[in-house]
Amino acid sequence: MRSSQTSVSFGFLMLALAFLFAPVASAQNVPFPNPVPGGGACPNSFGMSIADVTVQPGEIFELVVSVDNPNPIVDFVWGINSPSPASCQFLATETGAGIAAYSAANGSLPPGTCDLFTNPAEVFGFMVFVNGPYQSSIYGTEMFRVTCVAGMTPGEVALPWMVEGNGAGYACGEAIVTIADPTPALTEVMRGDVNLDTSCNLTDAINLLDYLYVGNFDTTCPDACDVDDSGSVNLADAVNLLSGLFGGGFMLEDRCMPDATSDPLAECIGSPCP
Ligand SMILES: [Ca+2]
Ligand SMILES: [Ca+2]
Repeated sequence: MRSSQTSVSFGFLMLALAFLFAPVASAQNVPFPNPVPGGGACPNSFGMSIADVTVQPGEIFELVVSVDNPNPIVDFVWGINSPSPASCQFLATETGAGIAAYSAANGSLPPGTCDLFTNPAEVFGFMVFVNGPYQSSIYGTEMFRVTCVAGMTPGEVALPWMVEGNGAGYACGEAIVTIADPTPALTEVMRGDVNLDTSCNLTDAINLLDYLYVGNFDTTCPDACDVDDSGSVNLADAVNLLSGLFGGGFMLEDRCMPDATSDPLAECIGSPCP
């Protein structure tokens, strides 16, 4: 029976060396090394996955690297690239719950053969399980957590990753980071609360008529004056406001609501609504 150490593959060592010397020159747009001998098509058979995430511009977030493999894992090398660190940059990498459980059960991971390296454009790691193979069914599937920071420009970033393990298994894939386009929350207004004091009453009707016909009252919230949500402020709003206040049949909402209607009125400034 081979020991776990003697089963460390030649391919693993070559790939590890390739990783070791490649990332220094990888400030941007790192070409990802194809782990398959001869550069053939890379399968996705190792059970490795990195879930896609949606984040806000500038958000610091984590990518969780999982390996769900029914077979004992003796050694592996893995890596993930960011083709555009301005869009998604790696900050730090730490072992996840699965490897932490393995370490607790088998002793610490040996430095030099079980290491993680992080730079803004690339993360890579080597693992050799000298005290016994790693089995995700025993120790858990969560291998690593990669802390990243998203860029400020909304869009999708594809982060290619790969793993080579046990000298014979390969997997490649992409983690998609979607940087959301933040849409501003709609300002809430109380239609009819012309003077923005959080209630609708006769004073608002007087202020609205003043605004329309006298000019002593001004408004920073046209939507509050647009009582009937018609998209314009005119006498009908004053009439409807009085009707709503004094039982004339107009249904005055009398509560804060977002202005979901597209209209040419200027954005409300100073609304007391939340
Ligand atoms: Ca009012
Ligand atoms: Ca109106």
